Amino acid sequence: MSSATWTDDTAFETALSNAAREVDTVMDRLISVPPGPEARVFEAMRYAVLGPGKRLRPFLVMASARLFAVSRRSALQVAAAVEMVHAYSLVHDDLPAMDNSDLRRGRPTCHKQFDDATAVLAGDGLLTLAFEVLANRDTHGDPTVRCELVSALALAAGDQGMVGGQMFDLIAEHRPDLDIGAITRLQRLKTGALIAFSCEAGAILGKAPHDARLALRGYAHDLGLAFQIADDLLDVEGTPEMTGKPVGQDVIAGKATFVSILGVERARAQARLLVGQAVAHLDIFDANTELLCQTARFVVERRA
Ligand code: GRG
Repeated sequence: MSSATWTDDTAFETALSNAAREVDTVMDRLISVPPGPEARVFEAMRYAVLGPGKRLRPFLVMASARLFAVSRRSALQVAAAVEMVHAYSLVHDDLPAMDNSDLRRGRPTCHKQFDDATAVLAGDGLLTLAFEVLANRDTHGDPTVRCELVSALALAAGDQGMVGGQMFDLIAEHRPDLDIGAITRLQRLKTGALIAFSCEAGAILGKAPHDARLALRGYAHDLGLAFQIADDLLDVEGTPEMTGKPVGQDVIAGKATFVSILGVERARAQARLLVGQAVAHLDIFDANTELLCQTARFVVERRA
């Protein structure tokens, strides 16, 4: 385990909610509703991105940026961009053509609140706006850094990352025989890639050396898998009141998951092992790793 100190849970939760508030303020500013008929898509974008949620990916951006003394303003811009991509993925994932979900973050899904076509456009709008934000001078003074952020987010969100993972997941619904290696690859693409971008973003903004980036990539890899195992556990053990979304979906669909393959107890043990491994990757840093250490623990102990 890393030598980093662990502050108490209350301090961590306060840091998480403070960062969420700050990033929401930035997103609120970035998405204002114009007059005219197009207002509806802006309202749907705001509904999707400003609704309740943990803002875990923005927090990872802020926590990794802290390692390299990156300005809060730069980190918040990237944090907002990554949350927009995350919110777009949830909106599209909930559509009738994909998961066909009515409930997300304890509220009607975007297509239920608006309509299918508006939800498709809201997702498209959020994805596009994320890149506009990264390319903006406010994000970083150095255009090379901005270009690297754009490229890294495109890789994480696109066909070699989240989109590829989502395709794999849709196909996996008909493949209950998938083994642990296949499930690990699926989740690395579907949820891990965006989590990895969030962790590496601080290093990109801070022009950090290669070994620092590698360490963050290792941390993110283990964290992403632990996050997914926790999500699979919540699908089995949680309630819609706790998670704000339907539960038991994987079992109903007969999908292969970490929990269906390993069982509840081994899956939980594996998640805790991954947290230890994630934290160990941070040993190369001299200071400021507490938030990342605590995030790893939070990810497996969370109840939502
Ligand atoms: C549609 C291209 C496209 C991709 C969708 C990420 C994803 C791919 C779908 C989400 C479906 C899902 C429930 C995945 C499990 C892991 C996950 C991303 C959970 C939701 O993230 P949280 O727990 O949610 O961070 P909040 O609401 O707190 O932001």
